[in-house]
Amino acid sequence: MNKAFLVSLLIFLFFISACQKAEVKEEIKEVTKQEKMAAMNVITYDSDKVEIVLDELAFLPPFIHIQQGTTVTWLNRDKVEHTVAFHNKKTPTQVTESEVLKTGDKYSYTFNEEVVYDYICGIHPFMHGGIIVGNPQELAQMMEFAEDTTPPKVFSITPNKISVNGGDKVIVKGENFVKETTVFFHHLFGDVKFIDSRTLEVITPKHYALRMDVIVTNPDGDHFTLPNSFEFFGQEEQQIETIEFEYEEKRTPHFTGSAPKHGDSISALSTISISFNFPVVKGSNVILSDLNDKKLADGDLASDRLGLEITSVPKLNKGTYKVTYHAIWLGGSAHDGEFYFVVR
Ligand SMILES: [Cu+2]
Repeated sequence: MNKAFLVSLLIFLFFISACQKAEVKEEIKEVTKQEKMAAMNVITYDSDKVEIVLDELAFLPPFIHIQQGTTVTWLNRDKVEHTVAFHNKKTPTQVTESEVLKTGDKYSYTFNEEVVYDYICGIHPFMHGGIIVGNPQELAQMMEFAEDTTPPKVFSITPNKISVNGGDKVIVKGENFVKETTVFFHHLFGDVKFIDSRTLEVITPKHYALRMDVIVTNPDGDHFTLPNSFEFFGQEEQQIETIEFEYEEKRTPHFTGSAPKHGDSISALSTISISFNFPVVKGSNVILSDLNDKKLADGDLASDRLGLEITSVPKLNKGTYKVTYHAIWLGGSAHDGEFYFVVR
């Protein structure tokens, strides 16, 4: 966490203490609250209707604070299609996603629960925002997402022509990069290694032959687009796309299944696997434990990154067992989940 975050945190703590003194110092409380929101890059609305514009691959404004019962409408003014996919921080596995919004389309949702929501575009998961409804306890978590950074700039990508097979290392030179900066090739993220604020080392994804935009994004959503700057070439050339982003790419990262499944009753097992519809990143993990939360085994990424696995499960006695996982997706969103199975 950097200095800006700590400053935000201090302002937040001051706000909490100011709240407790309530009524008497009403004016002071308001000023402090605005300062806090400003430090967090969050805009507060008192109206019961709020509009967010989608343009140039960003939500504007990305981070808002609204009252309970407010209806938020997202309007797509961009040239490309987007979705709005959100979940609240209390139930991160329940994702609500709009239909694909073409240019001019709108999507509305009324927020009644006092909680913090994260949201992304399901087509461009590096686009993200957040909504604070009321004054929920989870407010502090919001700050991590709303932290303001200086927009990144990119001067060069070397080399800028690589094989469709992926796995090549390219060097991105620019400025204002941070540890969580992402690099997005048409519709796939590269595997970024942060070297310094001016240098990123990126391992390219596997991608069919195409000349494309590359988009470099900081965690607060500030991004830089290098139009038509990068090319994947090679044998597996496919038909040229007629639309910029294919519908199939509209995916909110989520759990798609596991072996064993939740509630399964089995006699023995040697591996446990969990699958997702979207690649997970390092830092994700999976733990097998008994009902007393005693850890029995753990594991991490499957080789195709589309899941997590425990490859050596110890011999299990009869009983019920719990599998807990923490999945972090390439867009930076993370979900925790668990399920149980029985050994009979
Ligand atoms: Cu989008």
